[in-house]
Amino acid sequence: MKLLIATRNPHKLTELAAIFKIPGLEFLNLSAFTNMPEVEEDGLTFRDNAIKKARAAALASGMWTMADDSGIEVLALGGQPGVRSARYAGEPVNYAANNAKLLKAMNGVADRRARFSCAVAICDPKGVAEVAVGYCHGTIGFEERGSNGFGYDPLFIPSGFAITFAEMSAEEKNKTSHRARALHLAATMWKNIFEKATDTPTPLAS
Ligand code: ITT
Repeated sequence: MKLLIATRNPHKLTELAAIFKIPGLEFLNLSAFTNMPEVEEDGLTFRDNAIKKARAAALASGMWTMADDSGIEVLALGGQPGVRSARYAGEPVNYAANNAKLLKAMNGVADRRARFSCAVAICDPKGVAEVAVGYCHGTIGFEERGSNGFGYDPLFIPSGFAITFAEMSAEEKNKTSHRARALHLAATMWKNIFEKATDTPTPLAS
């Protein structure tokens, strides 16, 4: 069975493929298609945006599709950057500018609590979607540390660790991240969807 992964972010694609491993499941990515619509990520929640991305790609491709919408929410900033995480410092997306803006916003702020959130939507070829959400709690550091991962990883220290996501190996990050948590739930969701889809009803006695 084939599953289209609807992301244009190569870092996410690598993490998704490393975590969402299901025997017999083959991934396709958006580069296999030329007719994919641009999706405006204007939802108020990660969940809404994940559904929007998965549905647009599922309807355009006619395939089962998975999409991720994710970002970082900082308590002292009222949940910002939140759903605006990718474009926090404006267009085009620039990780260094986003991190600089976040550090500036946190200048002098003692309460550094934050969480990463990830919503993973799985959508059938007709546009019916289910969503799983995962979180990873932690704090915002005082400077960027590490060069692994992407986005806000150099600033995020997950609870129970003294190092940032960007100082962890991919394997370590994938054990504890918001994306890993959402994908483990999504794997159960997928199993249930798949079992339902392949369930042959017992013929009624005539
Ligand atoms: P797609 O929409 O094509 O999947 P994107 O990068 O635009 O790719 P989002 O709209 O979901 O994805 O934005 C996610 C942003 O949140 C991303 O640009 C990072 O800044 C941040 N982010 C999400 N997950 C992250 C992670 O694991 N590590 C660091 N930053 C992350």
